[in-house]
Amino acid sequence: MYIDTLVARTIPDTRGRPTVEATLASGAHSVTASVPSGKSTGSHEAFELRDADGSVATAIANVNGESASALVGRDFTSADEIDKLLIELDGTTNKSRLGANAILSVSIAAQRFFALAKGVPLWKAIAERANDGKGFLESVPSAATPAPAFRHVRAERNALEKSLPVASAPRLFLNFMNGGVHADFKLPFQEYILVIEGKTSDAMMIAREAFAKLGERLGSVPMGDEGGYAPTFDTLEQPFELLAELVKEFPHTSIAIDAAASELFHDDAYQLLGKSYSADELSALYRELVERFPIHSIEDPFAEDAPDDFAKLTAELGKRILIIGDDLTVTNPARIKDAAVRKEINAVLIKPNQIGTVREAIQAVQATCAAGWQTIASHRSGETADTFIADFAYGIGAYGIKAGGLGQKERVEKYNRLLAIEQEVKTM
Ligand code: 2PG
Ligand code: MG
Repeated sequence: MYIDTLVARTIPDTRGRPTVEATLASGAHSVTASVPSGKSTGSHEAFELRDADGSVATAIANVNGESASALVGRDFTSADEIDKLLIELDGTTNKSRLGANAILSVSIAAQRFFALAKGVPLWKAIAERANDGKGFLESVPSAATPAPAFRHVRAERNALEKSLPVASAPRLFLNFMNGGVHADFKLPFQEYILVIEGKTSDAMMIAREAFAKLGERLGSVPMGDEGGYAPTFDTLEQPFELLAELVKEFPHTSIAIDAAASELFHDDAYQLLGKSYSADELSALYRELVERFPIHSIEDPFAEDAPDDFAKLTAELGKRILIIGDDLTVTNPARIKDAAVRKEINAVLIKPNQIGTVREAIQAVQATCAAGWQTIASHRSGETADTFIADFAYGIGAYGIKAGGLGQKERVEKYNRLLAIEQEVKTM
C-alpha cells in the first residue's frame, strides 16, 4: 500500500475531553481511526501525550509531522511493517516521545487499511495477524528474565502454538452500574457487570431487557462515565443483591466486577464506604462475596503494585472465578509474561491504547494465550465512535469484551458492530 496522505485532528471523547483521530489515504480509499482515553489508568501504561492545558495538540502535530513524513510517499506490505516503523520512530520504551495516543491512531488506521485492501472484514484481518505470531513471542523480553534460556522460549512457543486464538464471538461483560472514579465513588467498586453468554444476538436481547429492568428498579438515577447506572447504596452488598436478582431471572448470566483497587488504595489500606481494609481483609471480603453471589470474575482486586496479593487470591479463588489483570498487566507483553511466571492472575484485560500499537496488543494476547489464560478485550472510559475494539475482540477470539453500558451511544455502537460481525461471519 502506497500512502498518499496521513492527517490527524482533535475530536472530543465521551467525557468531552480532546482525543486524536487520524485519516490515512491511498488512491481512492481512505480510512479513519480514533483513540479512547482512560481515567483509572495504570501507572505502567504507555504514555498518553497531553499538553499542560489538557489538549492533544502536540500528539496531533506528531502525527501530521514526524509520522506523516516517515509514512507518506512510501509503500508498505503489511500493517505490522507500519507498526514496527512507528515503534522505531518513537524510540522510547513507553511511547513517551510521540505519544501512545498519536501512534495508536495511525496503527489502527493502518490495520483498517490493510483489511480494506485485502477485501476482508477487519476482524478477519486481525484474526490472521493474531494467528501469524509464531515469531512474536521470542522478541518479547521479560522484565524478570531479560534473556530467557532457549528451552524456556521453546516451551513458550509450543504453548502458544497449541493455544493460538481462533476468531469467535466474545461473551458480553456489559456494564450495569458505575462506581469508583467513573461515578464520583457513589459505589465503591468501579464497575458492576452482567456477564452474558451465548451468541451476540441472543446476548443482546437479554442485555436490553435486563438493563431496562434494573433501570425500573433503580428509578431516576444518573448515568456514569461508561453508560451504566450510577446509584448510591448504603452497603457493599446491595449492588450485588440487585445483580443477583437479574442472574436469577435471566439464564446464562453471572456477575463480574472491576474493583479498580489502585483507586481505592490510600494511606496503606483499601478504603471502601468509609472503612479501611488491609489486603487480607479485602481478600476475605472477596471470598465472602464469591460464596454469597454468582460471581464470574474480579478485575484488579488489588493495587497495581501488589502482585503478591493477586497471586494469593488467584491461588485461593482461581479455580472458581477469573482474576483479571488490568492496571497490573497494562496490555504489556513483558508484564504479562512475568505475571504468568508468578501465577498472579488467570485472565488479562487487553486495551490497545495501554500499549500503543495493534502489533503489541496482539503480542499481549499471545503472551496471555501462552500462559493458558483468558483474554477480555476492553474499551476505555473515555470513548469515541470508533468500533475497532469489537472487531479486535472477535478477531482475537477473546473470552469476553468490556464495552460499557447501554446508556451511552458510543458504547452501544460497539455491540451493534458485534451484531453485524455475527452476520458477516455467516456469509464467509
Ligand atoms: C478499566 C477501564 C475501562 P478506564 O479500568 O477497566 O472500563 O476504565 O478506561 O478509566 O481505565
Ligand atoms: Mg479495569
